[in-house]
Amino acid sequence: MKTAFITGATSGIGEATAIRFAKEGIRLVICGRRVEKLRALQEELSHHTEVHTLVFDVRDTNEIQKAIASLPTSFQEIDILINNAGNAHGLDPIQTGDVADWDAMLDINVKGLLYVSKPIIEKMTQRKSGHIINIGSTAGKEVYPNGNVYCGSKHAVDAITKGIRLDLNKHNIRVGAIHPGMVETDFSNVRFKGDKQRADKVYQGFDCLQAEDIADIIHFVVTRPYHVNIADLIVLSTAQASSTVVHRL
Ligand code: NDP
Ligand code: 8X3
Repeated sequence: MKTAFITGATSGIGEATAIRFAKEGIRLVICGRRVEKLRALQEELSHHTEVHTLVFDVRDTNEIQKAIASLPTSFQEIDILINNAGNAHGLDPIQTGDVADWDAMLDINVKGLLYVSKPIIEKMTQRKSGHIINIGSTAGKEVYPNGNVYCGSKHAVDAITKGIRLDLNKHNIRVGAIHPGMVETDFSNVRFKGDKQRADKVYQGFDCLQAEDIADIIHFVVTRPYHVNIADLIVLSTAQASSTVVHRL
């Protein structure tokens, strides 16, 4: 039985991936800051597989190290790492951007991914086996107006993924990224700080990607034979041609 470690499993893409993996019998370490959500998901998924929860903020490297060190023996060999935790904070032109939003995006989306990966990569290199999937974004492949720092953080995820793949090449570890376009999750609600009307508008008028669509693709990626590494995937809804071109009815 394989063990997967999923960050940001309390909602959206991470939660859908946890559900999909559990149904396929993959042992899970599910992570996030919202304890109640993690516990509820653990209870739901325990019918399918073994599930352990870890509560930490990806910005806190000490908390992460302690959490990973606390894993019970049966969860310690992590085969699959899904670096998914992340969000956009704000959508403002650079001249009026909020420094706290910039810090959040760079600290969570970029440094958080590194902090989580480090202790897990150390073990993977010892075992000469493992699979790392970073959730990037189309915002990591192109830049859209007012996306400045979020796009920068996701471009960093793209570059860091390539760097990790190069460095881990001789250690037999699979490394790749999946870059979704718009997916209907809590993402815009977080970006617009709870302004639900504004958030809902982002996904209106077209058949938007759902978290389950991305979970399905992640499951496909992790179930390829070991000699196959899907290195880079861009996933759009049919109605979306680029970050700024969406065919809405
Ligand atoms: P959600 O807001 O639904 O989920 C975000 C997840 O990240 C939550 O589980 C949240 O958990 C976790 N998270 C956020 N900040 C922290 C933190 N400081 N420490 C630990 N965990 C944290 O959004 P999505 O599912 O849409 O986003 C998942 C990933 O997909 C992100 O990296 C996002 O950038 C990317 N993405 C999203 C797209 C979209 O359109 N939705 C498109 C392309 C990429 P908790 O709050 O419990 O800590
Ligand atoms: C999320 C997709 O276009 O809102 O990464 O930046 S977008």
